[in-house]
Amino acid sequence: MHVDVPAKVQEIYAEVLRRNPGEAEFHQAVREVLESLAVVLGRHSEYAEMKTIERICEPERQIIFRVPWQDDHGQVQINRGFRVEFNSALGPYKGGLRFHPSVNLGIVKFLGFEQIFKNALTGMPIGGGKGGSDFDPKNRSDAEVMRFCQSFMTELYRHLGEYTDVPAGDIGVGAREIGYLFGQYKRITNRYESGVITGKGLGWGGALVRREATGYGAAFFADAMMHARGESFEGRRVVISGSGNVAVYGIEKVHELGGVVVACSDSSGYVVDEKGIDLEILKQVKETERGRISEYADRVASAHYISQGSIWDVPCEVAMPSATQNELDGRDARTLARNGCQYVVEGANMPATPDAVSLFRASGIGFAPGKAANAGGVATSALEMQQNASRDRWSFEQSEAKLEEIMRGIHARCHETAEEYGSPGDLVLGANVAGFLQVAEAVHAHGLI
Ligand code: NDP
Ligand code: 2IT
Repeated sequence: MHVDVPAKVQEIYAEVLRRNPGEAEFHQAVREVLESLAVVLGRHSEYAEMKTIERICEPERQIIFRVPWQDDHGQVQINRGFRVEFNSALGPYKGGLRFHPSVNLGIVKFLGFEQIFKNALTGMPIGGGKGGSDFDPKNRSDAEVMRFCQSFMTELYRHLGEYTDVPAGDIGVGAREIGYLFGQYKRITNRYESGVITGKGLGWGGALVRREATGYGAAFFADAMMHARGESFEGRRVVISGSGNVAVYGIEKVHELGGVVVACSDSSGYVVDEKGIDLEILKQVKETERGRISEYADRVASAHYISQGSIWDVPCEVAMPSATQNELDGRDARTLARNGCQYVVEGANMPATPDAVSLFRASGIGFAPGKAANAGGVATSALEMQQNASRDRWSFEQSEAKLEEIMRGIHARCHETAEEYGSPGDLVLGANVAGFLQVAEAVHAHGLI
């Protein structure tokens, strides 16, 4: 079959737009992958014939449900719950849950779509899915968060299972929420099914290094990129946005690798600390007290807090956006380039806008897309599942060594695929093509389903 590749890619994208109106983030994520796949269709006409890309763009199942709960004042609250089971070609659906007021179907679909390729890149047997709710855990008591999680799981449990769909955390879902969700699943099903959720507490089936995994993994990935250019983190100025799970452990590992993180943020503003972020104080403010990043500057003499403008105005050699989607735009990208930034590594999912990514790729700045650079979290979730299945428990050192090996392996695979497909150094193309090929082969092998 002869395939007019550019026309085919345009046609697939037009159909995704038509079938999924108003889902801007999903469109953005699909477009970015499709742009890389023209080179694949050129070599694999069977994927055009069998509509493999079109099938991967359509979730296998989408669940939307009402989540009613009562707040501490006895008021009834109603939120919306989502789980998009996107693709199970490589294993049970796997991906986090996000609790944030901005959550809608388009955001869950963008995250689920990215997750398919990310999970493929880990080399672990996990399919792609994502879920969440427009519930805002901020300023809610533990009791309110518990009641919400119990109501959420009372509907979701019927769709989960260690061989079916295995959620974990994401924005707004950490150890506390995973505990309440797991507790309710166990209660309803009368099964202690450890492998049904990851990110569990260490005393009840959780795995060492899962908490640290995404941030550590992104730092290992950045280190691998630098090594490929004969460089290292040693003495480099680094800016990491966010101050949640990914950012905190990204900072920890960058400091261990010899870099100095001089700024981090939350959704209200950012702090600059020329001495390097003091991690003990940051953890005290953000993890123990669930406080705001401004409180860091209240406690550290060398730090100051800025509530306006962009964290990307702070000059750095390495930028690691680790908060949320589209947090780094074209203007920010120009500022970073002007200030001599050499590497941009996405700790978050899709934090750089398309024009920012174009600028990085065109200007020779080393750019790592999230689906490769932040895969350490989900890879370590798969290690947690592996430990649960074998009722085993690995040491911190063993788990971290495995994580590092996986991240360096993903970098090598993206790097080699980019070369093989005629775009040396382009890790966006490398990640999309390597991830897609692995999924497509399995989809194809399973027949028309
Ligand atoms: P957390 O909830 O722990 O932290 C999120 C951080 O990002 C907070 O500092 C938060 O600030 C900030 N943030 C969230 N939403 C916004 C927004 N709309 N505008 C500005 N800042 C915002 O989440 P994680 O650290 O787990 O997740 C961060 C990113 O990493 C997300 O993109 C997530 O999808 C991705 N990721 C997470 C993985 C994981 O294992 N946790 C794995 C792979 C990717 P504030 O407190 O003010 O809201
Ligand atoms: O975006 C992600 O990869 C995650 N939030 C982690 C998913 C997981 O299942 O560990």
